[in-house]
Amino acid sequence: MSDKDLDATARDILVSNDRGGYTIPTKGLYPFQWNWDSAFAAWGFSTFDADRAWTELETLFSAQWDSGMVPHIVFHKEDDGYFPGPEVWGTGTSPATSGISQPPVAAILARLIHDRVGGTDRLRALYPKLLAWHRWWRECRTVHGVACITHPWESGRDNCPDWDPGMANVDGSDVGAYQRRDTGHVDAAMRPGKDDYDRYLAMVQFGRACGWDQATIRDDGPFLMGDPAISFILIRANRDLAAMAATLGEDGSEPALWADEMEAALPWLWNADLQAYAARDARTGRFASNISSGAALALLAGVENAAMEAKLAEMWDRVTYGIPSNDPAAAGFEPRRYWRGPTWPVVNALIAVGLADAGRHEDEARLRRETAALIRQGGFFEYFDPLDGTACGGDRFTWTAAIWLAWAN
Ligand code: 9YW
Repeated sequence: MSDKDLDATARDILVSNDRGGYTIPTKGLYPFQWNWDSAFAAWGFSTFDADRAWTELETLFSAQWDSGMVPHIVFHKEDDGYFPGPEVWGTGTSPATSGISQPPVAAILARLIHDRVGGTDRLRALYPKLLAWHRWWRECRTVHGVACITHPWESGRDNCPDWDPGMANVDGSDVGAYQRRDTGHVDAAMRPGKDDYDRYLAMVQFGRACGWDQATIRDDGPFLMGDPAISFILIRANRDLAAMAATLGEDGSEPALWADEMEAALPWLWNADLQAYAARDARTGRFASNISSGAALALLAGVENAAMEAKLAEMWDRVTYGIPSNDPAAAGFEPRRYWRGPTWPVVNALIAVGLADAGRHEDEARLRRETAALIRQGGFFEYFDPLDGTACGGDRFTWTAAIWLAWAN
């Protein structure tokens, strides 16, 4: 397929995954609106339909909770193709949503969309909502000064080895019987295991039992881990908010301060053994023992560290395509199992935004070339084997199509 044909296919994927104001990640496997997927979808739409790009973000924020949280899934319409659905989450919200959040990339992408297509009025209306969400991260998810997650799904990097220390302390033995749907859509060998799902459900059941009281979940829940990726994303997103504030004539000193404070707290995530930032259990202090793409997102935040750069360069050289979600030299590396090794075009795109800003144009071009090669060879799949480029997971995936249009081609 020529690049022109790929452009047309990518646009067709976005349009056909559109369910009326929001885009599903892919038909079958993920039939609702997912938080960070939508932000990437908006970026993709901005290459050919500016109005639709802003609408995507507006629909996502229409499900924002009064607390400021923007949930990780919005169940706009019923669909029994996904588990756990709204009846399992039991948040009681309208529209029905999950009870946790997802990486706050919306401000970063809203700014890039505004740079590309304008739409200052739409941005102005979104700004206070973005600010409220970031404040929620600060009040409900910041411990030891860094962004923490209360469920691996909140990280967007579900079964990454980053979460193994926290998962080890979650008891999933008593969750009762349930029927997964994901393994009916894609190869089970590429998905998280049953032990993972038992624990994921135990965390959902805890949240539900406390009425989704976010302070209780943070302070007493079964899982709380410092996430380098979300910390870096939030630092960047708060600086983007401050920049937007300047454009809009608002006072951006608050998000600017939040970014500085979180950057100052980053030493808590520094794993001296690894010589890299790493996920860390906020309750036990235990570090994850692997370098992941979460560390590489330091580049998005403009956080520089020569020792870690050297480690990241070694990790990148161990694969052929893109930044792997887990280091191939680590014991638990699995090149096709979701976040335990594969490379994800969306994460590569975020890293590339940071590389471009830092003037590292050769590295940025290499990452783009490698990501584009995966899509040219394998199509618009969810993620890819970083060693041989095998396309994995769901096909006709919204965020891969969006990344192709907005960045990779
Ligand atoms: C799940 C939709 C989502 C992404 C996440 C990814 C996966 C949901 O799919 O999580 O049920 O496992 O890990 O990042 O937003 O594409």
